[in-house]
Amino acid sequence: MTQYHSNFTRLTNATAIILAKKLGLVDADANLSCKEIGDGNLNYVFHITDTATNNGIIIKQAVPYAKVLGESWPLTLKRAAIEANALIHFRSYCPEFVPQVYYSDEQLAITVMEDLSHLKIVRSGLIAGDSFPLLSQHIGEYVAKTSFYTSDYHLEPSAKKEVARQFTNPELCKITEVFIFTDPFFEELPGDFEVELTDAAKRIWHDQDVILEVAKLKQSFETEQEALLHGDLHTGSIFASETETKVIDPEFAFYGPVGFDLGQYTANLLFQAVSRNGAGKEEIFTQLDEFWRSFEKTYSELWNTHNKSPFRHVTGYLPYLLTKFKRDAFGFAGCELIRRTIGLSHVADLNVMEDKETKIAAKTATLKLGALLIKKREELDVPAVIEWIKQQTLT
Ligand code: SR1
Ligand code: MG
Repeated sequence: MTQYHSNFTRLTNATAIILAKKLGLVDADANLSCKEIGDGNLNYVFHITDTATNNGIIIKQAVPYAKVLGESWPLTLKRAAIEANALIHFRSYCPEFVPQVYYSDEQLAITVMEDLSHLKIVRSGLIAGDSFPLLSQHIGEYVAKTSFYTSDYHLEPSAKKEVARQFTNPELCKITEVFIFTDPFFEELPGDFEVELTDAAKRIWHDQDVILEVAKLKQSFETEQEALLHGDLHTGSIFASETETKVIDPEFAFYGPVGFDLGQYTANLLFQAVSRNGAGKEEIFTQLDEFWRSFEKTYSELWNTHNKSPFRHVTGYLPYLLTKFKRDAFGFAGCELIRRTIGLSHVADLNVMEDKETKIAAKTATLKLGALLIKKREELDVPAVIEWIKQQTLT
């Protein structure tokens, strides 16, 4: 075990099993196996299985630094408590889309939760060509419910401010501010991309309209407190099957602009849309369309039935808000497309493409689409984005 400070000890497979038994979450006499399965950037994830019944639990542990960056980027252990609390909060609004938390320990930075190993991480599934027919409808509902129920339209404003206080998350927000909103937009700051993308990257760095709009989006991320966000809603944060969808990993949760969650999910579908061909591309266009329809439908229903604001019946208020969410989302999606292409944290959707020329063409397209979404976010809509992608040829 590595010792970091007096109250924190890193789990091993053996101590994870001891903990599961001590908590009474598994049969004390069971024969248990444990595997560290964390493939994310920040944490360790232990999957404990009863070898006789195949029933399992997950123990997730944060360490006091970003796993992917090493001990040079210290990171608060409080993120484990934020994640556990966010899961509990989100599950109270949509239990169908959020795993159950069985136990959490702030000192050890541990969250013990429902085993989702019968589902697949959506990013890997989409790359493998799996189909998740209900995925985007579910995620649209999830974002609508979590963003409506945690907003001033549902919570009493002072209660909302108290929740926002509990979810103050400066260190994780800083990762987003640096990795998504800053580094990728300045030539002299850290980045990681193929030499063939240099001209496309320079076009972004030298486009003052892009840079100005990113500054506005970053300011919106830093200052708007519309709702409790997941904060990292990419396809690696979602487990799914043909019928079921679960959103995991809300350690970046904070009060922010609703468009940020909408934009992250949209961008991560767009990576698939750009990298696929033919019928595969069409499937992702359908997902995009269903996501936005489902979000707007669910949000509008909640607005009409559960809104406590005295302004709820004012003509034009709901359409104004939906338009704002879409505009913000497209801008944030543009930043995500660019940062995953020339920033430090890439996505497998693009990186697994085998043919180099096709990969560079796809990455060039994500950079162009990113800039377009950032600059034209007011006027674009989903059909226009789909049409733009259809016009691109990757070879
Ligand atoms: C250092 S962490 C890099 C990225 O991984 C997380 O999932 C977030 O997306 C973050 O930006
Ligand atoms: Mg994560």
